[in-house]
Amino acid sequence: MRIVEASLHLVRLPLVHAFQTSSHRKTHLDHILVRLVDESGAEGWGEIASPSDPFYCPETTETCWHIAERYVLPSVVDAVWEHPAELPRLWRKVRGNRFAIAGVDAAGWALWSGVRGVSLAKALGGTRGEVVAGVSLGIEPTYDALLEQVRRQVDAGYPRVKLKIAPGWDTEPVRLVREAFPDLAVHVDANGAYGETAEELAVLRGLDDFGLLMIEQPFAPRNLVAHAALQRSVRTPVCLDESVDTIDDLRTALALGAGRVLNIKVSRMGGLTAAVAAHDLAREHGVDVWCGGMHEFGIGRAANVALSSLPGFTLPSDVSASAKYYARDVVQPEVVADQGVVRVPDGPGLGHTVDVAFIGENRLKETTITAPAESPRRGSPSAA
Ligand code: OSB
Ligand code: MG
Repeated sequence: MRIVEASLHLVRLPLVHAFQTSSHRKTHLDHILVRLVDESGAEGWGEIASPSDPFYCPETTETCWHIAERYVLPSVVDAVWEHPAELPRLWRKVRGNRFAIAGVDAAGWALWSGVRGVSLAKALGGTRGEVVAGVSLGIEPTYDALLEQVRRQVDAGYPRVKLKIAPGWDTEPVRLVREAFPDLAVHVDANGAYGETAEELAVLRGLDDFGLLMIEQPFAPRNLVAHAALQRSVRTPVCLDESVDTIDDLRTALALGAGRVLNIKVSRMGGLTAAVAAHDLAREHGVDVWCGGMHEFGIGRAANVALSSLPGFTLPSDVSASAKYYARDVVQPEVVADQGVVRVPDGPGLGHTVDVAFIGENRLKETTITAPAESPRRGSPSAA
């Protein structure tokens, strides 16, 4: 396979409900959609779902644009390859910048599976025809507003709710949700907002009383030691998100016992090949995994659904329906959930049609790189 054209499309969509985490509040999102085209004219789409600000991880929409345009796309355009697992070798010299890489990697997988006539899920090794979705709820202005959001999602049939927490918005909202929904699977995500003061550790340990599914990323990303210490002192599984960007991070986390659950994000791991490798390693070590989200548009969301169909994804994933986030999505049909269950498409590639006209209407900018007409590079890596 040889990619003859690659383009980036910066697209802005408004969120139907503003979302606040421990670090930022969002009313709309700007994601970069990646389109790869091969010699036959077939195309594959991927999504760079970076937040616009460097508060979740060091990347931003602008750094992603720069890295993808300057390094990642030039490394794949004109290269010859047989299988998408070969793609990471093309950009192997690029350090970090996993979000920028992930969208290109996923576009390669979508292209390849589409050309082969198999579903992306099958291509990745998926074994499930449906995946269970949970919803992630932001910090709300009031406890009543939070309870109303939980009620709405429970009524829609979602079997698991994740609550964003931060110092000052933790024990009380969790207690209230638990009181109102005694049997609901609830988990909390701190996005690294806690330190190791006696007070903050007491709050985190206190959460053990609420029968939570997990406590996600309480401490800063590199502070694996604190996660390991907390996991030794609570029954609730500790889950890592921001701490695991690479397989090496995962190996370190496993060696330290820094958590019993792993959130695998296609974006954070730098693509689908890396996400599958993380799944395989976690599974070997008996660590439960689920697929995290970055409020993806339909392209990234479809990739998340496909990934979630792998056998180690034993916990509900953040792959709720498009309608939870966007009034209209960039794919047709949009991603839908029925009582919290999302069907895994069995059509070729992503299994959704990309709505190019709608992308055009909401595009802020675009750039295209094309290969020279002749002389492919025969698989040799570019200068990047
Ligand atoms: O930590 O999982 C996270 C959104 C933005 C930044 C970080 C996170 C999230 C989510 C969204 O929780 C999950 C979703 O896509 O529904
Ligand atoms: Mg998280």
